[in-house]
Amino acid sequence: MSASTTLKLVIGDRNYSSWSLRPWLAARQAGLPFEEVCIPLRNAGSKVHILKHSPSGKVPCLIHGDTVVWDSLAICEHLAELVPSLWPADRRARSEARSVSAEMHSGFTALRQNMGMDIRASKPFDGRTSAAEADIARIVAIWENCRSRFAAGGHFLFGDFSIADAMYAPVVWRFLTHAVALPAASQAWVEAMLALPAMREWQAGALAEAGPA
Ligand SMILES: N[C@@H](CCC(=O)N[C@@H](CS)C(=O)NCC(=O)O)C(=O)O
Repeated sequence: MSASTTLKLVIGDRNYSSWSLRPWLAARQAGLPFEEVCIPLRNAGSKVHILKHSPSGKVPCLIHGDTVVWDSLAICEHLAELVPSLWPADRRARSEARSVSAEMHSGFTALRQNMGMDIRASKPFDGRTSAAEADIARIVAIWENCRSRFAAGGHFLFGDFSIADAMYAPVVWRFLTHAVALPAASQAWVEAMLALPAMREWQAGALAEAGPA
């Protein structure tokens, strides 16, 4: 399957669907054109609608010609087969980028439960349970470690933008909503992420979902 075959990405609401943001951002940053199908998640018919595209009944889901790929990390891996620079070129950096991406994909339950992505909201210090604080501390440790060991003057976790940045992108919005203070290297990474036109585009979409005030 080549990159020129049409890609269709099925996503949920931009305001809430943290899983959707990850492959959406990876595809945008990779310069891969794709058609987008957005299914609002909180409607009575959402599940039926999602199941028309995604065998898991969840978004995101990628349709690439006759290939269907679901689950955010699997979709990111598929995109990296089309654009290998989505992972760092150096093998040691690539292994670490895969590790922190997998850790995000499988962990941080307290953060998800207590500090859900809600881009439009401002909830300073809300949801900061001790388990959520432990997740925050681990995320900050990951960011500081990646930036000090692998960034090599680049703006992102592994220097150039990679899937690791995409996997942590929703945390940028969660930390803004919940006013999480960060050490310098992590704050610089957050600012680099917020400066990406694709992140701005996603945020504008989230604001527009609210409809006119
Ligand atoms: N592990 C999955 C999680 C996907 C997921 O939970 N998606 C949510 C939206 S962010 C969903 O589809 N919820 C609708 C439902 O469960 O009915 C991934 O990485 O893509």
